[in-house]
Amino acid sequence: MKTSHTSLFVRLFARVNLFTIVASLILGPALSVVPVFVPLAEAASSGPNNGLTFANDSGVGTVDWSNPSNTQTSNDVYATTNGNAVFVSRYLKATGFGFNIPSGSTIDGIEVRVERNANSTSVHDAGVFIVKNGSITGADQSKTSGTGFTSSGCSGTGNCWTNTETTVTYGSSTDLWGATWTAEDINALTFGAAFAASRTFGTGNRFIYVDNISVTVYYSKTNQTITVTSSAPASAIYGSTFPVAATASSGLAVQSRQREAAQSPVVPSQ
Ligand SMILES: [Ca+2]
Repeated sequence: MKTSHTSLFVRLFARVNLFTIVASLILGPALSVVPVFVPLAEAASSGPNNGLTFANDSGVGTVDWSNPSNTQTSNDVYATTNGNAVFVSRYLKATGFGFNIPSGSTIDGIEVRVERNANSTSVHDAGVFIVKNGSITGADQSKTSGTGFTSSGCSGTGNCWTNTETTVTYGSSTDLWGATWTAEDINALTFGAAFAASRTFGTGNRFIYVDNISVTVYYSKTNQTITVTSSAPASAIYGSTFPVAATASSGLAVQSRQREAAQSPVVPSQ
């Protein structure tokens, strides 16, 4: 329907509603375009990422891992450790996970996934930690309780290891591993995870295998800025369309759409 006082209501919005920009184009004696920025927090995640640097760490255990860098990718090529009796492995320390979390983001949670198995049911986790600024820190996420696990060994169920390669997730989208984080902590080459396993009983040479260690980080972007790179025209025919473009400081693509004002124009407060 035509009207003598034409008005357009233009809404830009970042993907998955990161931000909403409302620009009212008010046609009258004085033409003006007034953008209104409404920042919203957006939950996001990055990963799973693989590490870049791998090493044995003597913070626990006595037996090194062979070929720790084999945990870089999930390809059925393994880092291994083994022994003829009860033993605890060193930490297999993986760092350099290549994250690029936007500065200023709030870190919400960290997941570490380990693909592992053993040729014995006498094996269980001996230490699963986060690595911050190069140091093994935070809360141990080892799964050493539940059905099948006893102090003298495992029955092959519950959290006991088996011969079948299994991907086990430690932490969650809301678990910070008992540490505090900035985006820069996560992005650093010194961020990572440390993993150790132990054999709890028996004799004869037994092997422990890890195929891959990967990390996913969950975060929220706040206080981002949207810059309009192509704005609405000073005037337009009611019902017409025109392109509007913007970019977000978080690096996300910004999409735009437009619609006609249903009734009265949106007038921002002064
Ligand atoms: Ca591998």
